[in-house]
Amino acid sequence: MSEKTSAAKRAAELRQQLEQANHRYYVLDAPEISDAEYDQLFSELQQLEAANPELKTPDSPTQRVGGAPSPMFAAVRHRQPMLSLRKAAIDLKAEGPELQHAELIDFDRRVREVLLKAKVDYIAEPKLDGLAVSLIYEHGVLVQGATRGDGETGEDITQNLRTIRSLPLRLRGEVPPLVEVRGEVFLPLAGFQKMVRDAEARGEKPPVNPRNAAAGSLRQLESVITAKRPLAFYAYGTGVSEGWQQPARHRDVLDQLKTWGFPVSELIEPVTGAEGCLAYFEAIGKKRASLPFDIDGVVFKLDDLAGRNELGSVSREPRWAVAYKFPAEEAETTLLGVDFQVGRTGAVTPVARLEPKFVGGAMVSNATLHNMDEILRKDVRVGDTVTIRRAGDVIPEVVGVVIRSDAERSAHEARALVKLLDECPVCGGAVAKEEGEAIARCTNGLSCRAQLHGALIHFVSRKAIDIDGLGEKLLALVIDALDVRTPADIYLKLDAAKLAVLERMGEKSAENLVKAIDASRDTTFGRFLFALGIPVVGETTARDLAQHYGSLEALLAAAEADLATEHAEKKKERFPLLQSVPDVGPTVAASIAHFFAEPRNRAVIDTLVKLREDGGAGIHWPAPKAAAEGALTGKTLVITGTLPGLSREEAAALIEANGGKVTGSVSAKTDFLLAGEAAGSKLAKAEKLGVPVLDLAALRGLIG
Ligand code: D41
Repeated sequence: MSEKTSAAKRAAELRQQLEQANHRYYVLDAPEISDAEYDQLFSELQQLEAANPELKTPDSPTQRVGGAPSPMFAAVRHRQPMLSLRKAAIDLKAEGPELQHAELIDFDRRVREVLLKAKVDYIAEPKLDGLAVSLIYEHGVLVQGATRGDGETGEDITQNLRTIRSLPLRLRGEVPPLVEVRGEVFLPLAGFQKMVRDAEARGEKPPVNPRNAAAGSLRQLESVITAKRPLAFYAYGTGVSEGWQQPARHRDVLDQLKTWGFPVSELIEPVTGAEGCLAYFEAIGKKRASLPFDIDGVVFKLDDLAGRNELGSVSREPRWAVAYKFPAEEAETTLLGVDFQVGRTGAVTPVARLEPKFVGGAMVSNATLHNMDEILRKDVRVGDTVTIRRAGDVIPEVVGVVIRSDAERSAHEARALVKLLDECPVCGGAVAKEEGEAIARCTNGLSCRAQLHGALIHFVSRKAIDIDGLGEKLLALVIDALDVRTPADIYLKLDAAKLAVLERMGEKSAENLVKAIDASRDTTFGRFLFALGIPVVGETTARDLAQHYGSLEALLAAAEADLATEHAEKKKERFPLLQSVPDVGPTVAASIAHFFAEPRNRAVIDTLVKLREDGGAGIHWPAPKAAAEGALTGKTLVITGTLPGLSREEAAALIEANGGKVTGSVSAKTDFLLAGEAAGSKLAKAEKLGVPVLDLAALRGLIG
């Protein structure tokens, strides 16, 4: 045997032994070899691979220590959308178990009605508070791992996922040519607490909860950092596959996953009927505090996979599964102070500073008091004992003051009232409240440093004007040192020479930043509108506005004309032009009209779009394409569901190429609904309104 082939043989042997040891240690919790033996085999393999780079394979255990930093995560389109979980809520205020658990009982009733069954078997799974991921195995080897993202498209984090010890890099036993496995990546509590201690020791801000810590760890550009985080994984299902016959029941899928070498939670159990679900929920609620990881509820899934097809999904949520969350947790602690934060839109939010307390799976040292009216209503005073509440990923809040005795009452009353603000704590400007609004806002606009900083952070963000390398800290520096006062100043006042002298900026990074600023001038109308930070106008609304009006002039004209209708009797009659844009209602329309009516905003916009030779920032975007002529000219279509072999964007392009227009929601103005598989509420609405429904074949027929 040549030296090369024997090295290859030995490497394969070592990989097999190391993965066996990993599986026994991390999945079965029954190690067979000592850590020292493991380390020895591992370094032998590392040396072999270093000497013979061609022997490195994507499934080698040496991949688990991480590799070279990757510049960015590539987008991954899921071959089968990753659905969301429909939620059912417990109503603690309702009387008796039947009413408290009404939503869960309803879920079971709907399942039984569709399946025409008296009793249904479910699989109960603990709901881990982590991140859903998709893993693609080709001929048993992990070739791609991705985040869930928005369910349609995620990010390629293969390198980072390979560092998770309990996640198999190669499947065991008989493997199909292709299978996608889905599950949850999470951080056990011990690992989370270590991350908190380490961050505190370094004087950094510790992660707020295990979920955020896990998310941050998975999004590291350097997988060597991810490798140091004690992430764990549980598999709970499959996605696409080839050459694999799905079994009849979910419990069999879970068994298959175990056979392939995946960790599957030991807490998963089959249950029958709503009573079975509730009994499981009660039992796991009692175990929750002693589990080594955080769970935020239970997922109940129909066991019978054929039944799942019958039930289908509505708005990307399967009707055969439900997430049942534990109710919010409450705890008592001491109010140490009240701070006021000023956001990007000037909203002044009172925040309670608290004696740190562990509640609902996270350390809480700040909690929102929502607005100034809430401080008055709750009459919280510094020094009081307060009840705080935290539910899942919701921001913790102060529920109220705890007064249990006369002595506590007099102590509370002796404390000073919290001073409400009539001035902005940042700029000293007037704080005002719009009629009917609970939120007080600083009226100083971009002259307030907090609003300016927030507005700039939003303006440069990835989905807005997208300037890479201009982070929060650097923006604070350019405000203070380079006199940046509006988003337009980014283009007018920053150059490589000025940037290079800033703290932690070299010549090279200054040059790169100037390049990024330059590149951002070339944008789209939708991004530009989103970047302006019009209150309550998100990315989608901005895109819809851009599509509807096509030009800034047209939008400004509509906003201006609409102002005259502001005080109309009926909400529908206010801002009628803006309200004709899909999904824009009276509140959003009012916000848009008011934003453009403000002279300070208009001045910034003018400078942003003015040509560079005229002293402007020179932001520009392609003119709207003249609508194509075709069979769909003058027709408005809505797309829903999964179309066979065509993405939503491709379908929209096809419609537009034939003269049609695509909008987001079904209304009486919709001419056709293009419906694919698993179409949900839009289909129901179209049927109700009598809007004709087409499938892809019918659409193709229509346009020839
Ligand atoms: O433990 C979980 N967090 C969990 C999440 C679970 N045990 N099962 C899940 N099942 C699904 C369906 C039913 C859609 C396959 C999920 C999720 N989805 C999920 N996680 C994040 C979004 C959806």
